[in-house]
Amino acid sequence: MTSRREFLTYTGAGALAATVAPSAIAESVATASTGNLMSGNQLHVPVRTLNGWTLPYKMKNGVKEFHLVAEEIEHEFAPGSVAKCWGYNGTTPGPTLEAVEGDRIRILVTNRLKEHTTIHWHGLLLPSGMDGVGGLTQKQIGPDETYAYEFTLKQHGTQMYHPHADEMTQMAVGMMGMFIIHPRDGEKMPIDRDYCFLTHNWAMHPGTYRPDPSVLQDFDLWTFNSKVFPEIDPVVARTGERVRVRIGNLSMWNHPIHMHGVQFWVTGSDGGRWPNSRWRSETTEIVGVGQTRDIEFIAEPGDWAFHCHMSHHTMNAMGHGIPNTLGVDQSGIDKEIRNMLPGFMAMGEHGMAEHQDHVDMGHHQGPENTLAMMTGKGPYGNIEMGGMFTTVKVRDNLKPGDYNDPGWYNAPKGTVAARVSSDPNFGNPVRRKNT
Ligand SMILES: [Cu+2]
Repeated sequence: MTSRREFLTYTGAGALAATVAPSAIAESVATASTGNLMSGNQLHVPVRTLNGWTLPYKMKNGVKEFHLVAEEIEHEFAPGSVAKCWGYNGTTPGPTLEAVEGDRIRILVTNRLKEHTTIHWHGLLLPSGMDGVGGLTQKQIGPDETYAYEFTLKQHGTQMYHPHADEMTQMAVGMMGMFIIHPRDGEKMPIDRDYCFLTHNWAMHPGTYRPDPSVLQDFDLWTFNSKVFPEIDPVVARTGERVRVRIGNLSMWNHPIHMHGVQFWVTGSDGGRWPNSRWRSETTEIVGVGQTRDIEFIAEPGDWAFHCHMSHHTMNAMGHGIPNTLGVDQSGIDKEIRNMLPGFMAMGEHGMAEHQDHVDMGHHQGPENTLAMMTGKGPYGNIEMGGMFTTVKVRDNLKPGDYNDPGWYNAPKGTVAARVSSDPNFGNPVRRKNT
């Protein structure tokens, strides 16, 4: 019998489309599935927001009623960095809204900020007056006021929400959220685990407690769901499961999101889950500003890096205007600077990797409320990352629906890169002479 993984790999390429009806594909996959909730009445797997949550709703005469509250909150990016941010219902990002195509929904929005706001339902098809653009399609929601938005969901896909009032400030300090709409008739090819997160950037200048909305490019913190590595939840799955990760971008940069270990398919966006003919195999997908992208893959056992490929986006606070110390012998100036800055230790002559050890040893204590540039430890040592980095952790023996961090991967013997020599003159590699 064809294993589930082989079957999915095959169907994932769209190869069966001509010979097997989509419903037959769905049925076979659902039968073989291990972790999804397709049995019973549920046609979709509830989405899982990394480090976040889904907003409960109340049914009122056939309308799903959600209630969002815009407010100032205290937010922790990681232990050692807290800030006064703005968000919804106590968090940034705000809770994920989750509903099904065809639903009639009402969203109450209460403004507990000291300035007006609105919410724009980014990517949704709705009456113009429900679009949430302050001044253009509605009056601003003043402090203490509650407005109601009500419309019917005409689509499915990975959408977002954010203010369209003093947008530059309100988004820069954390007001954003995801809006997931599942297809009315379920997924033609079922998903076992469905994750989502928003990318964002923050000008949390060293030693400060409020993100600075005036910054255009040189941000200090880069986050998945307003957290930095290693505080970002891992994407957890069981070997062979079909995993979807929905990524939204309400930051000021494009993020090439890269995953190790698999070729994922790019399968959707705020335009919904695309037809199979439009799926692309990639290992890096740029999620542009204002865009969403869905990627899907069949889980392969191991611990796999999952991160933005802009190398500064996987760092925490760092200077962008400092002189280049690569190759510079700083032993003379080291002592002089120490007279002015006790505890200072020059570094960077041979690269920046030593930074994490220095911080761990207590040198280079940065300003208060400021995270070290690189951090995180794995089973083999320092990971030297920060910001937009997390892991995909896939295990053979995970229980369906178990989202707990399974710890580090126990790699089979003989499958880990290992030292064969400590002699720089080892072997006979071909090298070219620099001219
Ligand atoms: Cu990035």
